[in-house]
Amino acid sequence: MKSKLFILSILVVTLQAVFAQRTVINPLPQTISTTVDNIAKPKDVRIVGKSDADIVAVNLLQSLFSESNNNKEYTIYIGEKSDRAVRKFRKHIPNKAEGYYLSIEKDKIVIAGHDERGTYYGVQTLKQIMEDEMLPIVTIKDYPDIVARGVVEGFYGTPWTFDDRVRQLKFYGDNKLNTYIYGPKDDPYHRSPNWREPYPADEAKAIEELVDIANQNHVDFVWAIHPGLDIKWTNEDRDFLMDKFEAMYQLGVRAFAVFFDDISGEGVNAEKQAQLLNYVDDNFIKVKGDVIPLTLCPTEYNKSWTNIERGYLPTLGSKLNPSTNIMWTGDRVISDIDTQGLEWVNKHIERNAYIWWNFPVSDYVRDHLLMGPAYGLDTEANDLMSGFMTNPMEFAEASKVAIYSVANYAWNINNYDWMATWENALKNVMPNNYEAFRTFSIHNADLGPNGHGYRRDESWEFKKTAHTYLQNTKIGESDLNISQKVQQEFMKIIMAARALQNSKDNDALIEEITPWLKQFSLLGESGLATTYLQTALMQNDKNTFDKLYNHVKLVKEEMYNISNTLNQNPYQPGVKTGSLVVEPLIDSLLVELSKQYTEKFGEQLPSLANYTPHLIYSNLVQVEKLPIRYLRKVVSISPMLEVLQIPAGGYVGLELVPAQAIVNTKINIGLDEFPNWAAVQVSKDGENWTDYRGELNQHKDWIGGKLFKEYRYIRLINTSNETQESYLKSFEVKTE
Ligand code: 14T
Repeated sequence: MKSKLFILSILVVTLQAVFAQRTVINPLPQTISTTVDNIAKPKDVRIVGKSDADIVAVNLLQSLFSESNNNKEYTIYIGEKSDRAVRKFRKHIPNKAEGYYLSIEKDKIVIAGHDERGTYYGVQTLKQIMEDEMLPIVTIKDYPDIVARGVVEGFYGTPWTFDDRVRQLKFYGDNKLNTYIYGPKDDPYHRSPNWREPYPADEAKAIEELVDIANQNHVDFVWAIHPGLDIKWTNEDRDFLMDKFEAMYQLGVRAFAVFFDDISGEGVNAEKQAQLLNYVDDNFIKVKGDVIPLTLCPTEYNKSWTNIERGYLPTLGSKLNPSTNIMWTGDRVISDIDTQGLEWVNKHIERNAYIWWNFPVSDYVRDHLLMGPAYGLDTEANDLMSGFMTNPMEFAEASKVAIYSVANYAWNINNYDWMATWENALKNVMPNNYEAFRTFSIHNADLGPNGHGYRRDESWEFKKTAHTYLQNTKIGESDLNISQKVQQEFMKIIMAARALQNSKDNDALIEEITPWLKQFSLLGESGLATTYLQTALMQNDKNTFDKLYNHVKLVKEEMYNISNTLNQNPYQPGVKTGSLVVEPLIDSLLVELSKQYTEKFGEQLPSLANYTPHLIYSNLVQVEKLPIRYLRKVVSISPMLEVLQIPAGGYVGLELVPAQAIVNTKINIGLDEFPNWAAVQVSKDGENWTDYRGELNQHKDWIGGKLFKEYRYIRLINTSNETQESYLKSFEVKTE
């Protein structure tokens, strides 16, 4: 018996970051050796090595223990590999940047870093382990797979607030992310018009403070500039950029990036871009001595936009200083990341790509929240990337679910389990309301139809049940077990929304997602009432059905009002939730039940599904998949952020189903004059077209007036023989 226990106690468990039930170490360490032994947390400890070890690490360590210097019972040794305090343990430290050795023993703890950041990460791991009641006897040797790991605040839309960023930087430190790239598209001092100007005093001060907070969390604050919209390749503009960097350096910034994404015209010139970056590198970055390597976001930042013959990427690959990082989003703008794609780009840029992952950014689907797991990341891709940054949502707290996951992926690629990490992330972000948050997140993961064609799974645990329930309803059958499951899910949704709205776990998060919580609750309510509709119909109870149907109608009206009052951004205004499975289930049920009602009782019911029969009408891949909206009789195409390339004969428009009279039309293609290469046309059959005349108003909108005849098609077409560039800011048709 005794020997068995002994064997058990030296049983070595590797790569299972589960000691007791509650301890989760994120990111998952590379190697863990543990026994089943535990010790009580020492009451007070002696800390050896304080004066040589990384100061941030020591401060964090001191916050975890109470210290008494003459205590000989329990000692903590801390330091970097050459420090005296940890010299004896030197051979255990992984020979990798930011690596560390952590060992918890009966009478001591050793935290020995490969470098300062390594020591700090050792303490962060200890801190997570300390969340448990007991301390396990354990040895950890750990290091990151990717050099630069973090977040690029690079989305369009309202930039994060100062408080958002403060909370983020702490979160990065906690999860061993070492990089925060500052590049919000809607900061005018990052991009045009003001990239040449210094920040106003108050904003400069805020950045200075953030840099300081980043340092306290061992995060490199990278300040990015986006000059490409109006840069001239002159010495003057080069010096403006140098001066701006110098001003940022004075605020404490020690890491820089230059972005050339989403531009056209003069700025797109690999030769000039490389020259500029090399100049900055040679005359600023390297001269300063305390600045980390420069990072470039190229114009052709994904495979689908490259043209190797044209030479853009190969030019950067061969000309750009080898120490400069080159960002890359993958095979497409929004893309999975795999070894094949990485090997392809690495070959052309002659270095490992620095990934800009466009998840969970939602600036092109602003009515959705992307709360699902971070999947589509190749677990064999280590050694192929120099950096991995996630581009988040404008909702900083809500983005933490994905950021937590990326922290785990980028640290320990081979062992990344996206589903398990998602669960851990939810617990980390909402510790006391995890179940409710899980219910909310599982039903708020997909993006809906969008121009990038990027979709995510949603409601995966409910999908099958939903499908069976709908089929049963269609054939007038009912399966008690299935019906109960559906009702339970709707009830779960209602309860989750209420629980979260009242939760005190994370006020900032709740504030961000409140519009979606309101909508989610109503979605659940409309669903639950719909299941009772089904019962009433089976029982031929017309009276109950009528009352319930009216109730659903009222709930739907409330949902419609939320979508027209909350989150009113100009791109995708409104609030969508459960849009892949739950909402379509409810809408299909309502269509089906009202059909059966009419068959049974001979009465017609008003339709409740907010569904539009109208279609996009275009021969351009960029436009084909764009969602359309239908609100207060206005059919519109969801606006695009990017430059639209319209080849000769290319068109963008709408198919109205059925054909109808048009009250008026507004088209904005972002040009000062209505170009002579374009015509707006209408047609009854899609073959014979008539010109639709209109005029530009003071907002540069093309406005067309009333058309009395009924038309099925309306389009803007490039009538020239050449490809033309424009934007698609609005395309709206008001119907009768
Ligand atoms: F720099 C890039 F790597 C990048 O992704 N740039 C933008 C980014 O700021 C934005 O948040 C993201 C998601 O919308 O995609 C890029 O922006 C685009 C991408 C397009 F395909 C803007 C217009 C596009 F057509």
